[in-house]
Amino acid sequence: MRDTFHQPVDAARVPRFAGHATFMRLPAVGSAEGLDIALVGIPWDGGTTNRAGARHGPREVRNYSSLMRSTHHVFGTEPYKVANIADVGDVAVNPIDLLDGLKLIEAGIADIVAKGALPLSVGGDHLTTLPVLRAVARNRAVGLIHFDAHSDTNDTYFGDNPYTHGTPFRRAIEEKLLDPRRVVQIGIRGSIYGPDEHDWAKQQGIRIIYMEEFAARGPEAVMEEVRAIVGDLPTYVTFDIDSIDPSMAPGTGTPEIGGFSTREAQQMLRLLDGLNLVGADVVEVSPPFDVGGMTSIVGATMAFELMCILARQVERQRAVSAA
Ligand SMILES: [Mn+2]
Repeated sequence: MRDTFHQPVDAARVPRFAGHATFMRLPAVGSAEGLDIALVGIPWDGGTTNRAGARHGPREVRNYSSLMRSTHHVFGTEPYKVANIADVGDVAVNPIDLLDGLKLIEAGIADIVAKGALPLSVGGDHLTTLPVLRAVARNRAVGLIHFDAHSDTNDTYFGDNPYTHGTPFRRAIEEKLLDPRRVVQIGIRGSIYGPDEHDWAKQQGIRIIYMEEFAARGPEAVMEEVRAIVGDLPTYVTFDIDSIDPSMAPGTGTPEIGGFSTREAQQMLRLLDGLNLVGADVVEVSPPFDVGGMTSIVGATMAFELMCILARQVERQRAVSAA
């Protein structure tokens, strides 16, 4: 079976700046059929309330993902040997119709889920995670590990509009896609609309780990608690690039100073190993606000870290079913 797994273009034969830009230089395939993990772009920022541009994220993250090599240097994992992974392209989107955009994204991810692959998507703004959750949590609520500067649990914007990138996790809880007692948000910080902005989230049972608490306790203690909160039940991981400090990832719509270092984020993502994940995403990379690609490479690297965690899960599950 391993002989048939897709492999990235060999950088010793074709230099990294040459050829088609696909995620991790993997083959571009027409569907998720036969895949364990589907890398997919969601080029849509129809939920953005201020600085738009995350619609351009997938293309630039593909470009910078050409720098990723074949092996995770901490785990020793070779993801392309233990899991069948490919780039399934971008989901269809509608940039001028929000509700149709949400429907199209859900359909694209649902197709991946129906074929038995784990979706690892690159956005797109954070509203894209709502239709992704509608697809992966269609049959039962899931837990959520949410790295972000913002809680994204506000109610409405600009009147009574319920769908923006500041509201996806409120909608997901209302739609029973998430079990709020198994939702944990890490890195929340910055000025807020009022002292009660996070009250609704806390009343639902969401655990908010503000950046100040993270700084006091450190990645290991925080992730130990995160793992205990989600347990071994199905859990989704969403990584907003604005959780990273804007000195390291300025290319995003809603930057907040005082964020994670890239190294802290990598450390936390590695501590997801062993959980029961149903998919993951990296969102809010906005190339028009980027500087020399420095944010796109952070997005590509976080996607690589998440891909390795998912590949290790595939490897474990395959070993169990072979036993
Ligand atoms: Mn967000």
